Amino acid sequence: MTEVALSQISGKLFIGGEFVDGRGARIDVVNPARGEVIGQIAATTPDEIERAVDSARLAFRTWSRVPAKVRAQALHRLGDLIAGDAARMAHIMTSEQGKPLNEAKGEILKLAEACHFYGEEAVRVLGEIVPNDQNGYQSQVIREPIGVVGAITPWNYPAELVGWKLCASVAAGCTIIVKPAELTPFTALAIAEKVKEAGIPAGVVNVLTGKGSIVGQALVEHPGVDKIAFTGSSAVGLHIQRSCPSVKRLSLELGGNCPLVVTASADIDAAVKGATRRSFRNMGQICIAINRIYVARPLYEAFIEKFARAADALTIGDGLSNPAADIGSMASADPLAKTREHLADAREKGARLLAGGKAPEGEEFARGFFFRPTIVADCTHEMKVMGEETFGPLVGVAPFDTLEEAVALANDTPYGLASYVYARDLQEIYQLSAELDYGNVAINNVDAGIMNAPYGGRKQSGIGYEHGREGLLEYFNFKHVRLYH
Ligand code: TAP
Repeated sequence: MTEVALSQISGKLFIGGEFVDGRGARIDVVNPARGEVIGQIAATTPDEIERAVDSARLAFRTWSRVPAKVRAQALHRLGDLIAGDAARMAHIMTSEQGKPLNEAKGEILKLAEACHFYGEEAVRVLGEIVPNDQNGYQSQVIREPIGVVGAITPWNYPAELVGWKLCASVAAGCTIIVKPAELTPFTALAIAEKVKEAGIPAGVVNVLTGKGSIVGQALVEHPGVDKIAFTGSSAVGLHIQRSCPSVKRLSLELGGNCPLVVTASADIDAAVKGATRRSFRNMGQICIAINRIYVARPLYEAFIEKFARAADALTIGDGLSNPAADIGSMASADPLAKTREHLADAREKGARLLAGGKAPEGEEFARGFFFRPTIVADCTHEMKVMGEETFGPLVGVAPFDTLEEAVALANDTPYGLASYVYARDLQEIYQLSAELDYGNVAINNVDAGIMNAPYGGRKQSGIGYEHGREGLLEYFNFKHVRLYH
């Protein structure tokens, strides 16, 4: 199934509503679980970048004036088409990213949900008449689409991270050029197939493949691109912010180093279940993964024992062929190397290894980037696992004595994306939700992001929002019209 699907998009770019053969050098795309080349992408050339920008600029002239209802209908059609093809699209994603098929399918269905959400929101972008300072005047605040958006995305959620930007852009009346991660380009091209099928006009959505440092950077520097919507590491986000040659709208969804606080009043089994899911899902390659856990001392030993058992019980497998797999391969050698490095650092500095710590054994794992879910206890903030984003299946645990200490430890990071709490005491819940310095706080659950609420980070975790009405407003300029009558 995948070979057929990939042969149609391998080496293609999506420009001006057409799949065209890229003229640049070919770059292999590899199934990380098997070490097999599954296809190739074309490194977009400067000429092709110009064509994509021209086509997006031309399309913006009409798309920005199309009635919101028509844009909404297009998004609903796109959502239906994506949901209807979820199994095939999931297959493509698992082939290039490594996560289990059912998880990939869940991501595709969430992308379809995002299409419908933004379809509904598209018709609710209202202006305002605001109070004025003198008689005879009226002040209108109007929202106008920004223009051409350059979207640059990472490999860990190849559908949703492209889709959120694409849907918001289409809903707002912007046009978009997507540069997906080099590791996971085919999911983005498969989305482009659905865009074409949905009848979204030529040039409204374009997809260019190739290296971030060349193709992504060209979009950042291009005067014809009005906004950059970036998700990725804080280092590249900061580089983008610094390297914009002219003032440009930016939204940056960056790295995380997310804490979980388990207080003395917590339901320990619920906390273990939440910690297991949010630390190891997608092999920990999630910006909102739980990286470090602080447990009230009376619960500490019981928590780490149960947590280690739960981690050991997870089934690892080839995402394509093992339907029982809870977790698959990591997406490439780099995050695996970083996981090993952070683990070695923690052990050298005295952490206790409770689970994992090595690759699983067996023929199924011989060629992929597999690693066992790994827990280290008795961690301190001198260890990289507690201070940096690992982006792998490694989590550090430490005890605390007072809630003030837990808050101080949890906030002791340059990041501010998501934080988690398990507690039953209402006083503790209110105090922690007020004092945790994060864009998202999930209490007695680990699902920080829902479509209806703004999702974004503080400090080095970024600027701007996705999801919710706030996410859509990132794609508009406000215009104040002051009328005298
Ligand atoms: P990055 O290395 O930052 O890459 C992200 C994207 O930027 C890729 O498409 C990459 O292209 C491109 N890029 C690289 N250099 C560039 C440059 N000079 N100019 C323009 N674009 C450039 O991140 P990653 O390793 O793919 O993803 C992991 C990171 O993403 C983690 O830090 C994670 O926390 C973060 N993340 C954040 C969120 C949210 S919502 N905050 C969600 C998911 C992931 P290539 O692939 O070709 O290098």
